[in-house]
Amino acid sequence: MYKIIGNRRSRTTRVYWLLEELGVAYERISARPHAQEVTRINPSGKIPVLLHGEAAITDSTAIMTWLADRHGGLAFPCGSLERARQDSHTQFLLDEFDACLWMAARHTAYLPEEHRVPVVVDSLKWEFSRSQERFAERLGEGPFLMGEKMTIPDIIAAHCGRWAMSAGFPVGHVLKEYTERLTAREAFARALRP
Ligand SMILES: N[C@@H](CCC(=O)N[C@@H](CS)C(=O)NCC(=O)O)C(=O)O
Repeated sequence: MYKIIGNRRSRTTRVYWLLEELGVAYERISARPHAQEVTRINPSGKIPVLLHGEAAITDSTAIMTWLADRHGGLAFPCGSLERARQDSHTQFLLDEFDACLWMAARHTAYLPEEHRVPVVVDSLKWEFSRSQERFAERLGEGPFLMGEKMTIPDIIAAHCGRWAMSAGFPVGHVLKEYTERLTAREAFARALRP
């Protein structure tokens, strides 16, 4: 059985959500970043980490991609044009949504105080707003980024939408409606369960 190290107040939720959507059994090992059970496997101390037998995989997108390919859900087949478009959405979201939110978190809470530049947050909020115009174009008529099929970038986008709301970032009506719709799914509710 897969073991997922991390906690619900982190990108680990993305992996829980994907596994819940796939209906695949897993075990949760609750741990905060830099806890001993994390650093002995991932020296950077970052969560989530997936354990499968002796193998460990780090980084939520790599974990989700491997699981989706392995279990045949939430991803288009490798080598297809649809897969290239799906991966393009994923890269866009990591570059423009996740990176902005994470940079803001670093400069307000994570970095040692003497290295924080909190004034950068205003610029990140502006960038995040502007990126939502590109997001709306990518989403088009929806209901998912890839049309009728929910895929990995939908999990990343909706997770970032929630993160943005809780971090006080501007969230326009397209991202708001999308995030609320995606996070109303039963699989997401199961992912948030303790
Ligand atoms: N690219 C990684 C980022 C992982 C990451 O930064 N996780 C945060 C929690 S959401 C963390 O462990 N931060 C601790 C640190 O950066 O020192 C992923 O998607 O999993």
